[in-house]
Amino acid sequence: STRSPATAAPSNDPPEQTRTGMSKAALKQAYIDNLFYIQGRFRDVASTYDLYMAAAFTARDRMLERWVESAQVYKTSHARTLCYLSAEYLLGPQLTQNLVNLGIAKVARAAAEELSVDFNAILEEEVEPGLGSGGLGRLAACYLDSLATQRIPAIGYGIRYEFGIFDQVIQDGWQVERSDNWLRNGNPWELPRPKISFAVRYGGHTEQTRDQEGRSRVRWVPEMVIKGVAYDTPILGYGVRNANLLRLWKSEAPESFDFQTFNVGDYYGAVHAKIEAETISKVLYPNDEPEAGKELRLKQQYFFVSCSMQDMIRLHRNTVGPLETIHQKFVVQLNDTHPALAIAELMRLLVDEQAMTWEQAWSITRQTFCYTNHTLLPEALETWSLALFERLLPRHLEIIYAINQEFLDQVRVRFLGDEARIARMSLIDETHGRRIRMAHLAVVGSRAVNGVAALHSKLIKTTIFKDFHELAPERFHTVTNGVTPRRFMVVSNPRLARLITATCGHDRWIGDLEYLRDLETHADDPVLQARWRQVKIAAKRDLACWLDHHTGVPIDPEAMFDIQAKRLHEYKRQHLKVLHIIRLYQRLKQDPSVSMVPRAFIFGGKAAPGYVMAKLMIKLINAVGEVINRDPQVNGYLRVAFMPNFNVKNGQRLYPAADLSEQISLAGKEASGTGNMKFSMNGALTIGTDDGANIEIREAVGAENFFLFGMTAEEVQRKQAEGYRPWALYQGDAELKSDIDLISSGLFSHGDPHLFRPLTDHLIHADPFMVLADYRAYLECQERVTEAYAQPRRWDRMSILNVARMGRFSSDRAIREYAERIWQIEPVVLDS
Ligand code: GPV
Repeated sequence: STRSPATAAPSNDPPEQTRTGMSKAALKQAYIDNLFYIQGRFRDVASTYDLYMAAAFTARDRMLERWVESAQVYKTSHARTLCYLSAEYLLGPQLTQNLVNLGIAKVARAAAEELSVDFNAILEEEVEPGLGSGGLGRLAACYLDSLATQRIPAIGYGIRYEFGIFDQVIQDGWQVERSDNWLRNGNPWELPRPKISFAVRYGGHTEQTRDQEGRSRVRWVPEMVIKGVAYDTPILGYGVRNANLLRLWKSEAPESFDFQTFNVGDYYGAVHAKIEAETISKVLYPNDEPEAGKELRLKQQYFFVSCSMQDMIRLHRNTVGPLETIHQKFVVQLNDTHPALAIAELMRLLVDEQAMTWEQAWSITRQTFCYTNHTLLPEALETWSLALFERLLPRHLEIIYAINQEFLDQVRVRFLGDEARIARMSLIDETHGRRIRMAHLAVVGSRAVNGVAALHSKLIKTTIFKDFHELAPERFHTVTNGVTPRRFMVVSNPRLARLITATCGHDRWIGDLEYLRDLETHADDPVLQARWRQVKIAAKRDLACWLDHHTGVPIDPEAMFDIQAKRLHEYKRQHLKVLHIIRLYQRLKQDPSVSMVPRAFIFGGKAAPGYVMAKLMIKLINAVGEVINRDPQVNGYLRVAFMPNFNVKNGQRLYPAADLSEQISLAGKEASGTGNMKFSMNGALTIGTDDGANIEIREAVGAENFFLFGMTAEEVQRKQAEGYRPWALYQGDAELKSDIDLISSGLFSHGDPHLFRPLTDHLIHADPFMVLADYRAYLECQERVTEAYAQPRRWDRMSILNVARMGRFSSDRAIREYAERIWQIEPVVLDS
């Protein structure tokens, strides 16, 4: 076989005889070749793991060709480049995604099968990099896909966690966390870059010095130095030759540091320092809101931000040159406040290390950063105790003080003497024991701030950032989130993708989702509707089979699949869904002759390990399920299953199989939601509140094709201002009372009336997310769902129209909006 390197001409796929040919014959040859030269195996003894690795390397070789070509073109054209800074990237399995974007998904499968390789089995072998905990991390992954697809030169910067989000197993109905050792078998998609590494410093103190010209300067004398090493993953676009870079940093001990300690004889001290350094990128924090005051988390944030800013400066030096123009070459997008320290770090690098004046450095910094906010929940806004911050990052604290002083002076002049306003806007919160407000740092240091859905962007301007909006309204933007149709339609639902392509007569919709509109005229076509139903039921059969195997709950694929899958959170109101299930259960128990549309209630989602209430909700779901699933009087109509370990791979099993998508957060609390989009794109109808992107989804698909219920954000605010009394609601609604009482009766806890008391008491006496206030409206809306589902032709039409009108929710559209309105970055088209 040939092992010649890729040909010199980068613009065309090389001829068949090179190692990166795309024909079936070339792929077969490459497959055998990689099995031999990478895994050291021949076909007969290769394990499924070997076969997976060979397939991955076969894909990777073809990706590298586009990647190197993109890097060359980006470099020589001095292309303006986006740096996306995110503490999380929830990528999901890579193999199928990459084959789709290479355009060889079909032929690669055929090639493997001609070698008697069970392709589905090797896909099951793949371990996903779970380097994120929920919507925010998955959004970053969707944006990487769309940045490349929209031909925007971009680098994703983040942390190469050795352990990603924990694996969830369910034991006796409780969540149990297992560590996610995703790297144990190696990661074929990354390239280690040991030569791309930077020192990162912590602790110590600062000193005033003077440079040769006699100007006063600050020297930071750290207590600890570690290094960050780059691990690079290529990210392909779809239908284009562009491939971008995801660069994740791994922490290590610097060699020199080791020797220093070793030379004075402190061997154990040296080993300890090494372990301490390696700890920094060891594990992802599994919360989807910050855990108070975790020092390691702050170390992580500074670690990846420092490496990334140093790398950005290095790249600028290598390609363009004068540092004064760095804001013309790069835009930095902050994915929430987790990387907001980058603002202070860039200032430090420019002022302390590059000897730039403060004024010029601040002008450059202010023009470089943009910030996306992802939450309105006050408890989810990051702050750091000043004492901890000072101990870890003494120089950055000085920089933040200086930024703050300059900023507050401006505010003082604008709003003469309004000291209350100054206190509210300060980067330092003096009311909760002196804390640094990371969101304020992000806003003050950025030229653009955006929310992630229309409602959310409106609310940040009137609540958490009201004062900032009054000061500089022109800096506030909105970009509604989107999701990639490559992964969430083509990869995860190939049957539907084929049907859409056949119906539209083209597959242009994959690269431009607005083309789904071509389905609209067929929405009433009985032939399409029949096929549509077949596709759905096939996906439901697959999921039912998986669930039976993994949970032991048998589900009839003919039942309505009613799914809520997302992180467990009180504001997302999984308990509202449970109350609905209990109501149906009681209705059936009271009148066994009542006829009902059979429903399978399927939940999925992880709880933060320290979030007691969320974990209790998981237990409650499983406990209710246990009783219902065992009760022959009702289990012909109702089933409840909890899918363990909801991650990207398992999500891909859920979205295609859903009839009904549950998006029932309290209005004003879910910044956007993105699962809502994934379900709807796969033909599920949504029952949802007037919240986040639900509002825009409803507008897009048509109010008549969406089940809306509950209070609006305004009504929520009003009710809370008036004084919300859940107790009165509980007393005033006999059914509601009996549903809650059934939980506290012990029916679902083997007679133990105490188990769920924290949950039921909290609902009755506090109910901060107003479950009781929306209970009645939710039940009534569910009645309308049932009615519609009982009319298959009507339901199919609604389902088809949902898909046809979801074009706007492609992450391609979102990225185009960012590029045009916020980043001012042009696409770079590669030849051929
Ligand atoms: I802040 N989100 C998240 O997953 N983790 C976080 O730490 C924060 C926000 C989510 C929001 O809750 C979703 O509404 C939103 O769709 C998603 O971020 C992406 O914007």
